Amino acid sequence: MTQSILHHPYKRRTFGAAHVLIQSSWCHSTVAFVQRKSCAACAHKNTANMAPKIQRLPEGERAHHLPPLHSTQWVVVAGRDAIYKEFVFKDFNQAFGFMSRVALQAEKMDHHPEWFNVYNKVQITLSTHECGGLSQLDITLATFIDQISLM
Ligand code: HBI
Repeated sequence: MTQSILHHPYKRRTFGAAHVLIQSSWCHSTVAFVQRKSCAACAHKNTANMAPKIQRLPEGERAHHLPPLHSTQWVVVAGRDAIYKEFVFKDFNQAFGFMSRVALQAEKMDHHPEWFNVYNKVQITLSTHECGGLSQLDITLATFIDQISLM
């Protein structure tokens, strides 16, 4: 039995190009697709329609992408494959505006920062939980964060 996206409880979520794949999927759960996991509802491992598993950055890619981020004060966290940076703004309003812009981008990317805010300070750690270390998603998000922090 095929299941139309129109009858799906998560139909109001959109996933860009992924949406097309989901429409022809036999799996109950679009969430399973987005989370790159098997479907909890039908226990069907939907490998054909699952996004490829995100990989840790290979050594050559790290050597290419990390130096530019070090030059903007991102540091590699001691004892963990993650990067960290502290941002200081004029006041809470500026800090929270920045966080809102990061949050919208994080949702778009389905990739979320670990962060801590007090008044005008925002401390951000980026790492990819799925692969247990730095991936291209962290590089992309860090680069975006740097750009909007200067706006
Ligand atoms: N954010 N930093 C980070 N790392 C992840 O692996 C991750 C995420 N946000 C959402 C996400 N994974 C989803 O794919 C689900 O696993 C929740």
